[in-house]
Amino acid sequence: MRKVEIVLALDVLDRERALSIAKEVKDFISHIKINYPIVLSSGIDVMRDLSKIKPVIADFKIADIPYVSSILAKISFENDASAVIVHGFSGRETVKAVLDVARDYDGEVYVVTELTSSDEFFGEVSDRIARMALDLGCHGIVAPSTRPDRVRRLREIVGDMKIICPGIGVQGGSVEVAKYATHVVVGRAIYESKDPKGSAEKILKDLHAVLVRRV
Ligand code: BMP
Repeated sequence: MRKVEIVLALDVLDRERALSIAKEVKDFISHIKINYPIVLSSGIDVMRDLSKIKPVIADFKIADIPYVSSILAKISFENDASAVIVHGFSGRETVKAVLDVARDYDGEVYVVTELTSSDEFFGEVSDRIARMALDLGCHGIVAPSTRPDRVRRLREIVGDMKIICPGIGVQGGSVEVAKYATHVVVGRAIYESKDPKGSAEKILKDLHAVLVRRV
């Protein structure tokens, strides 16, 4: 049966806390996603340490000119990221530049289509971003679990590509996206829980229940 895996979003500020949560839930997650909060507060070395526990996705949401974007991607891979996230609205040249760097490291590139928190400027644009990601040979797209209908539509566009869906938990996203996603991103619902391991296990069970129901 198809699997849906959890990417742990570790937006905590303290290095030791990050490492301890990651170790606690490691059996229930496939990846750790880091973002600016942990790196700006505890230094980029934390990526290397976390990558010894699970593969790290560097979510710097790269959105710059191709030259600067390629530097950000290189720094991420040099610090043991297995994948980087780039904003699709930055355009084809930026995404291509990031992909070129990723190839040198055997790394992956995931492209944000539209954010969980707002669709003010998206809609048709995110369909085009998904097509571009597919055309360029990116490895996945990021799509909102807060709008499962959009994820369904984006799945039609991208075929077999990975779809990584943030928003489950505190943002109120739906586990129904398990029907279309390969991964869901969960942060606060795990790391702010009194029982991070139990919470991760429960989310995984809820996701699998959706898949079983479907069969
Ligand atoms: P939380 O589960 O605590 O809401 O965290 C969600 C994580 O997913 C954050 O790291 C955020 O940067 C990321 N994310 C998101 O919430 N929505 C998006 O559209 C794209 C994201 O990367």
